[in-house]
Amino acid sequence: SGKEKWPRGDESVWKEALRSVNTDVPSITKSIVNHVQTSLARQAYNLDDLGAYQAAALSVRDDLILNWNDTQIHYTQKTPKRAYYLSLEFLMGRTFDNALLNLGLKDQYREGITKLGFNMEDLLEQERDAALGNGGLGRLAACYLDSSASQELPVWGYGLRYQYGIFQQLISPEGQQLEQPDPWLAGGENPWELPRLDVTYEVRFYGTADRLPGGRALWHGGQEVLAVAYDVMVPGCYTKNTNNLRLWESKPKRGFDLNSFNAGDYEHAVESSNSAAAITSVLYPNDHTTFGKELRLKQQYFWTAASLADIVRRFKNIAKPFSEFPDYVAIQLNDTHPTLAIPELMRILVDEEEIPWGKAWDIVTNTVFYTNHTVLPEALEKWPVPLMEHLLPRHMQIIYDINLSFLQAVEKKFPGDRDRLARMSLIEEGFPKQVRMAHLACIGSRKVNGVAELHSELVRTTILKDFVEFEGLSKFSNVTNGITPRRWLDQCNPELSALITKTLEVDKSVWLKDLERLKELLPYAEDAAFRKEWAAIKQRNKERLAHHVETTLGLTVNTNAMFDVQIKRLHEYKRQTLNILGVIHRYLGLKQMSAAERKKVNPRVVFFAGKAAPGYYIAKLTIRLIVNAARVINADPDTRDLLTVYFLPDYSVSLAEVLIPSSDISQHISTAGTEASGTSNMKFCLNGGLLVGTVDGANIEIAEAVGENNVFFFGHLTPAVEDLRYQHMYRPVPVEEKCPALANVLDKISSGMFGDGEVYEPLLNTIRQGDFYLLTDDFDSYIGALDMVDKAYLDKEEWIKKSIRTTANMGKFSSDRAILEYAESFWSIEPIKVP
Ligand code: B1H
Repeated sequence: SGKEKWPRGDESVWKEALRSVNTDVPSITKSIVNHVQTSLARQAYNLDDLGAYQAAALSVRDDLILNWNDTQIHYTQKTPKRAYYLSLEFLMGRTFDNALLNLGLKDQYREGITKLGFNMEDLLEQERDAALGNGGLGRLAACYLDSSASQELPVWGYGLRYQYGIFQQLISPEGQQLEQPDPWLAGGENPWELPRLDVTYEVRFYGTADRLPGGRALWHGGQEVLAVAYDVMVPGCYTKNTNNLRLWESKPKRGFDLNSFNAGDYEHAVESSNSAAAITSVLYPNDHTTFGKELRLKQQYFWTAASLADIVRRFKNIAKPFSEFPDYVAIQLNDTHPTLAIPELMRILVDEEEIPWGKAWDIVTNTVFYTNHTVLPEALEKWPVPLMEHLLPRHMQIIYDINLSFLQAVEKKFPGDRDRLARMSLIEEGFPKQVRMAHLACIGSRKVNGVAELHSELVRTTILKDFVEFEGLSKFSNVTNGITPRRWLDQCNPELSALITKTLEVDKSVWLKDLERLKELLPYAEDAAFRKEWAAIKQRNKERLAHHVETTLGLTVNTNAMFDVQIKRLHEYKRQTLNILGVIHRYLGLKQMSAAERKKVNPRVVFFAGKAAPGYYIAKLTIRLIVNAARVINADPDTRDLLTVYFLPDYSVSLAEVLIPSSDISQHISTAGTEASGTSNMKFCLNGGLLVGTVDGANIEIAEAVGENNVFFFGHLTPAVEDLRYQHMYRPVPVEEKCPALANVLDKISSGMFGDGEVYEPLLNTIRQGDFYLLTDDFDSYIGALDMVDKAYLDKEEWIKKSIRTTANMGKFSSDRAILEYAESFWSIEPIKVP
């Protein structure tokens, strides 16, 4: 209230000593040098780039802590409704640069760092990526955190503090992917997190659940593991609001089993402590496939149980009745991975808070929201009932109870429709029976959404069709994904950002937080001087990438060529194979041309990057084909000025930040109906790269926004896919007949043009037989689209206009717009500015 007495001591002494964020260069350098001397215990003469980065990071950390503290206190005092984003993945990348930009202190730090004799760019390169995610789903979570803080929304993230992030990818001399662990914390202190060793919860596994009268149960015995909180500070852009990402680490409840220890059985004594620590040791790298492993289920429960305990404890602090829980708490499930939050919240409410079942179910279904990120069947989570019963006996009871009343309601609405009951049940019959997590997430949630218009429509008409018929359409909606323009324009493309700021004549924080302002660039497409600046920036970004490739791989890149980029997880549905087959087709065409004809050809450099799941054989073969085709093509003196191919190893957020601003075109070429949204498509277009793509995911909405004449679409549409697959099965046409150009490429690979053809047979056979992802159907139109690209690129000025218009029309795809849609139409939370 301000009237209270100062808690202790002499108020003036305290106030005199309190510091605020350092904003001037002398205080910044002082703070950095202080950290060199004390935190690092080093001195100027033995300070290297890594030490200087660490000291500067600690200085920024101090500022973040001040804002973070004020934010948390403000939220606690104001008790607004809060939203919690539960995600098993947060692909944060680096923090230093992003924090400096959001704080508005980059220029001051650059000056201070320069005065201390260091180079800002070199220090930025010292930081390791926080790579606690596989791909788009994890990066989306990171973008949403940035937007929540920037829009001053009271949103917290909850995730796991993996000791090892996504594996590091090496490429062997044969072109094979090799995996290495990513011990991202091994360098010692991580300046961006605050260990909260006092914030802990006990999480139980296994044991027995005894039903009690009145619907409750007592769950006891088994293994108890401790969850310890680590808080990652998430600064908003040009605001004091600094939100929190709470990551849980597992550790044994007691150091080790004392009985065994005292009996001299040391091995047994440490066994259970090892198994506790193992829970958060590593991120599962299998994007889009479920493996049904016990440790993964343990991760999911450990994380949801700790997060819910924390959320419930915070709610209890404001002393409101549980009936008001949904007025203070919204929980967003990032895919089905945290679906156990539904039975866990039921368990807390029914067993611990003694709330009647029906009331508890009302609370849960008004609190939880579910986002679906894929309709691919292999990615839909199912857990074997025996495993669930063993690991989480109480939750299995709760799931059965939910299922019983649910199926009774379905039976009431659709009497006698047994097929429908079997289709909708939470339990899939079979050996073993399995729990269908998407069904549980759907019926336990207030709203269900997909991540782009087409995808949300597919959710409604395919995987959750029965649920729409039962619950009504209004529960099922769409929030098209977005990306943060802070990292994906201002940070990764500073020159373009500066040009935009200069042109719009506003402070950059204005357009960065209101991205529709980019529309004001449209008239400048007609301005020749502006176009020249625009093109020069693209050129310098190409040179920056070329420099990166030169220094990391020792390869020289032709920066006068068109840059054509496909960077994403390796997956058959994403069709990197289509791209490399197209490249080989182009190469074969070039080889047949006369020298005169070649003179007219537009030089092209094709970049690939992406990781394959370690057990995904076909995806790994695709990498091998890309690497070996690149080796042959790049070495051919006839064509090497016109076509080169690079597979850049170990794709990461940081590598994306160099690649994306340099592209002329990027490829998003999934089989129609398979890519839920895609988000890198948005990043490329925001940076003025044009899109080659199928009519899929967010490509469709990007084309609507930027104009279809500014994108290169090809391929069959979603409604055709089912029929084509049917034809492949029952009336197959040989590739030679259906697509001779493609057959020729496959023959060249088989006959050893890129090394032993035998090696690639399993990959080529996925196309010759079955061709589930429709390469034979789309190849000709794909090549046609690339020809259109070549034609369009010949008219340089027109191309630059397309590039400008693309950027100018990308406002919709800011993650600020997306997070505000969640905040307003799902969570009912409001911005709360920290003074
Ligand atoms: C997306 C996943 C995913 N969809 C399972 N589904 C995983 C599924 O470890 N697992 O078990 C991990 C990831 N990831 C992606 O989400 C979509 O493919 C993209 O199209 C979309 O842009 C992205 C964000 O919505």
